[in-house]
Amino acid sequence: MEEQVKKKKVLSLIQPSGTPTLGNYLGALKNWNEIAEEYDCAFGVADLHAITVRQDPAKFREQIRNMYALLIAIGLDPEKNILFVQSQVPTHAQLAWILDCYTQFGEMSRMTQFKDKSKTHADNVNVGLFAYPALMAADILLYQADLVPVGADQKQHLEIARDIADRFNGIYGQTFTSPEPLFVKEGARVMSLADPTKKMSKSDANPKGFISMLDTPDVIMKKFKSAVTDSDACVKYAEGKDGVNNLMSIYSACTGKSYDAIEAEFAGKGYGDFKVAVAEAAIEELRPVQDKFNQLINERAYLEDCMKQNAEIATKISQRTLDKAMKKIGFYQFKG
Ligand code: ATP
Ligand code: LTN
Repeated sequence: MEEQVKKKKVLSLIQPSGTPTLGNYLGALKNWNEIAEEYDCAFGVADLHAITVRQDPAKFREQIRNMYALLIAIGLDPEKNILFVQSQVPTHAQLAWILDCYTQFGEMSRMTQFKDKSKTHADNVNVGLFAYPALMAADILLYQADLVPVGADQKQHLEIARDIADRFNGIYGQTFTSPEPLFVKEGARVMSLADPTKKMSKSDANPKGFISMLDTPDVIMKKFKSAVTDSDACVKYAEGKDGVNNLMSIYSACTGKSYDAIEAEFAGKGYGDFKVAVAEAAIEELRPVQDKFNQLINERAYLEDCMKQNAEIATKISQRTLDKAMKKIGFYQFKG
């Protein structure tokens, strides 16, 4: 019999902490589509992670649904990949508690995201914010994922997931696959349009700083026109020109043009023309995703069907790992 080559397993989640931005799209989501072609994939909406920061209930519900619909709209097929909402799969919270007990206070205290978020949300430094990486480890280990596509900001969390897996395996024998980062071709790191020294972020309080994946063409055009640049009126990629560099990187990611080609295209032209061109490129990049999203978001029964079926599949797969871990620890098992 011919031996079937088993595809490697890939898993990644995104928080529904706002509508994803052009940065999330160019830096992460667009790559998920390519990854889905090559690997055995599970993708999810990390709503449990999102409540480490206070969410408005009505908005939160909408953001979860929108994020799920957007995953399908970017091209992921809910029949071919597992596309789940984290809170609808109970094993995640269950394994997270267990992993909390195999994670040291000291190692969690070193997480830079926790240190940063404790400052930005100083009024709500909750235990969930601290234990966040153990929940993320549970997400990954439950599916025995081999590879996890993450941005640089999540690398430390992936390392702790590996440490937890190795530690558990060291005590009880092979239980979890130790995950590796999946470095896809360098996704664009998109910066805020209002402050190009900061990354574009969906939870930014200033809406001028980010392009949401669901912004209308008019809004996108307006935001690009008011993007912060500099006073030398020269489209050139250079140190100190953070605003222009950012616009060039967006334009390049949307059109596939090199920086040299962009400089040549706009030689002798002002920032006005350049900004309009970047806005048009971003509008075209997002148009097919928005069209699909607008169609899907009205098909509520279909979306809920996808959620339910995928939650069932995800529960079934992840339950096997949870059972295995619980058995090894010594939780009571029924005989019959
Ligand atoms: P939040 O504002 O809620 O912290 P965020 O917009 O910074 O969220 P995350 O949910 O933390 O985004 O990240 C989701 C994915 O998008 C990650 O893989 C991350 O690396 C990527 N990403 C986030 N922001 C950008 C950006 N500005 N440019 C490129 N990639 C990004
Ligand atoms: N913490 C990640 C989202 C996330 C994730 C995961 C990513 C939650 N669970 C598991 C990869 C694997 C973020 O904020 N980008």
